[in-house]
Amino acid sequence: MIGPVSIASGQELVCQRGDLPSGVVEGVILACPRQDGPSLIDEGLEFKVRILRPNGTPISGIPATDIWLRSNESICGGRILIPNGPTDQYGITSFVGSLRAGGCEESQMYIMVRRNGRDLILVENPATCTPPVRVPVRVVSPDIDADGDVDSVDREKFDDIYYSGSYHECADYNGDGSVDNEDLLIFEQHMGHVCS
Ligand SMILES: [Ca+2]
Ligand SMILES: [Ca+2]
Repeated sequence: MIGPVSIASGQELVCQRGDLPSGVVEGVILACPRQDGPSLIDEGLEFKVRILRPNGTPISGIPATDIWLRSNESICGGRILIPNGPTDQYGITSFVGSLRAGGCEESQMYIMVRRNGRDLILVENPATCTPPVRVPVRVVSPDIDADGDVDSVDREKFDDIYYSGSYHECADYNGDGSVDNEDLLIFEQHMGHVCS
């Protein structure tokens, strides 16, 4: 399911060791291609990431622009969110902002790190390059078909769910367990938005 993962061969790593050093809060967050949905910190879903060498020592000073969230639904260039600063002396940085994303990812997001010109996926075990460090937050988006815009096609898909009378988590934008007028209003707030 995770595209960039492959098995390390010889001394050449294709993944980066890391983990989530503090307790995580599971949750769902609204994301728009324009990146104008609620922020992780607004929703109480901010989380820290720690980046380590294969031997477990921290890597400090990795620029924020070299760390990003990604999912299999790669829209808007594939960078959903970067952290709020470089890694500190403990190799730790925080994700707090709004997400630039579409679709409805059941497989959730993973974390990418650029090191020495290569894009590496963050994993728990660098010897096997698996499993990817699991991001505890799942995305729902008014860009339901994950093509980088919120347009009439998405509206049709939303309406299909809305008028079906049955629950679908991909259109439950406020995460309250039902698809109703509040979700419709949220959808309409993002109608016409494209990748920022
Ligand atoms: Ca769309
Ligand atoms: Ca709802």
